[in-house]
Order: sequence, then C-alpha cells, then structure tokens
Amino acid sequence: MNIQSVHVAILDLPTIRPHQLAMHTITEQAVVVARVRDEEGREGWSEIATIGGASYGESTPEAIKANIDTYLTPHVIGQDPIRFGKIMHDISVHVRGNLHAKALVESAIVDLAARQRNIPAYELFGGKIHDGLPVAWTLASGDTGKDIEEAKEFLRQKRHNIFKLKIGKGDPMKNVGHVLEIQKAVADQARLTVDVNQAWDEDTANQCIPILQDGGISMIEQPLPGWNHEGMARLADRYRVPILADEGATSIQEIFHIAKHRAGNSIALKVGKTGGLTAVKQAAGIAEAAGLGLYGGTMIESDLGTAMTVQLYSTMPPMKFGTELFGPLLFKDSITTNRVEFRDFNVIVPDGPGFGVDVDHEKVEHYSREKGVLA
Ligand code: MUC
Ligand code: MG
Repeated sequence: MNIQSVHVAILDLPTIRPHQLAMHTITEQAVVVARVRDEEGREGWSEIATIGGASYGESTPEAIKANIDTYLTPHVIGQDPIRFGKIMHDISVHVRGNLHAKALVESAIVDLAARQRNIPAYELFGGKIHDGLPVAWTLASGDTGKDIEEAKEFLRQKRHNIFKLKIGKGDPMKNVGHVLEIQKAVADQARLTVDVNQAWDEDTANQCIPILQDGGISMIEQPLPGWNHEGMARLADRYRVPILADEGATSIQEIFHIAKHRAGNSIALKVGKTGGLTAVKQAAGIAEAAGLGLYGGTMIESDLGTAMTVQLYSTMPPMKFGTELFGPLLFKDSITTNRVEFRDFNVIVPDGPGFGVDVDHEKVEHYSREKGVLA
C-alpha cells in the first residue's frame, strides 16, 4: 500500500512550568508533527521538536514544515513505506541538509510501514534489547530551592535518579554554586550532570569545570560553542569528568569528525539533529567504534516523538549516560490517547503497532497553529 499524502503541522504545547535554557525559556514548546496516509487510509505519525525558534539551532518549525511541503513530499508520494531506505536515499540526492525535516518524514513513514504489518517499529531496526531505559530529568526552573524540591519529589516517586542542570544562563560562578548546592542535597541518591548549551568560552570553562569535577558532577554537556571542536578536544584531554558534545554533534559526518579528533569523549544522540532514526543508529555505531560514551538525548518532544525515540534507543546497547527522554512529563497535556509510561527510574518502551502510541486527532487539531491541516 503506497503513500498517498503527507501533511505537516506545527503545534504549540504548553509546559507545566518554565524550562530555562541558556538561549531561551520554554513555556510553550513548538513541535512539528507529520502524518502520512496510504491508499487504504492507514496513517503513520511522527513528531520532531526544536527549541526557541532559531535560537537553539538552525532548524525552525516553520522551515521544517515549508521544506517538507515543497521539497521532500514529492519524493514520498506513491512510494512503498517499507522501502523507507530508498525513499530517504532519493530525498538525500535532491535535498541538502534539512536534517530535522528528513527525520520527521522518515519517522512517519516508518510508523506507517510498521502499522501496515501490525508490528512495533523497533522490529524494523533489529528488535528491542531493553524493555525500559534509565531516564534523567532536567532541573531548569531557574530557582535552587524549587529544583531541590523537584529532585527530592522525583526520587521519592522513583521517577528519576539522574538530574541534568541547565547552567548556560547568567553568571557562571553563581551557576556553579547553584549546582553544588543541589549536589549536596541529593548526591547520596542521585547522579548530576550539567548542560551549558554552548554558553562558555574556553577561559570560563577552565574556571568552572575543575570545581564541578571536584564537586562530583558526572558529566559536562556542550560547554563551548558547537563549532569549537578544538576547544572541546582540549577540555576532554585536560579533565577527568566526561565532556559531552550535543549541539556540536549533529550529522553523522560531524560525529565522525568529533570521534576522530576526540572533540569530546561522549555524544548526545537526537533523532532530529542527526536526520532520522536510521541516521541515529549509524551515529551510535560510529561512537561505539570510537569508544565514545552515549547519551540518549531529546529536544523535548511529547508522547509521540518520545515513543519514537524510546523505541529506537531500545534497539541499541546500554548507553553510558542513560537517556533524558522525559519530554511528555514536561507538558500540561498529551496529543496521544495512550501515554508513554515512566516507572522505577525508567521510561518504558511502548510495544503497540508502529511507535506504540495512538494520536488523539482532536488534541492535534486543538494545538495546531493553523487549523484544518491535519483534520
Ligand atoms: C539540550 O540541549 O540538551 C534536552 C533536555 C533539556 O532540558 O533541554 C534539551 C536540549
Ligand atoms: Mg544539550
């Protein structure tokens, strides 16, 4: 059953609290969803997010939608979804870059191919190794007291025992103090990491990292701008604490470059920035062969995008730093009728057909920026 249509919509989903990063504070997250339909009316769905318009990275929700509508969709119509490798190859010949757009399209096609066969999508990627994956929570309320309260509550609920702190906004030394206070409050039960989101220069990194390292912080994410591979290599060489590349590690070619030059000793995987589910498995292979630690990243997608990613990560060997697939827990509402589950410090791998979650069409319409696109 070949693909008859591709539709893309931007949804604005409110969060339960402000989520503060270096470049943007999220109160409403713009996610992009795609729906592909076959000739029998069967549907495949996917979701990809970016953060803060064009402030986090080059891709924006508006560009993702426009470029799919204009340049990617013609290569998808009339194709057999199970040949998603061929479809994505055809697209790669005609469309440069646009990794988030490619990821969104490939994922919707994979969901459809799996649903046509009534199997979970992870079966198309070698089958799952895990039933659940360790999942971190990001403490990013911007307030030390609130962050400690949040961490203690989630430890009590056995929801998370890995916490990531966003420390790219404001005075670096004050932020280091904030981290150490939280570390003191929860260190006996939890592991803490920090994400600088490219905000430091190398001097600042050399002032802050030794203190964080001595304070017992377990990993430092993207301390320098994404382009500064040489600086990241010097930090990775100088410090014991793992230095993780995120914004600097996008395409498989860039990840190979980081591996070759040790511009970081670990990599954050994300489906959007790398260009799709197949590309993320390739990226993980490069990292594994180079002995780099892996982190199962997110761009804060809701249940649909998270289910997609959980399923894919479930087909990979255990990741050194676990995952941060907490997205659904940060949203006030869900666009699926069944939810991704979290228990015992893990996110549970959905087992239903496709990505294992079913879209709530009314909710999708409700949160769509432009009405009627996916109605
Ligand atoms: C990022 O840079 O890692 C992922 C989790 C979170 O809190 O922010 C995102 C983006
Ligand atoms: Mg990051």
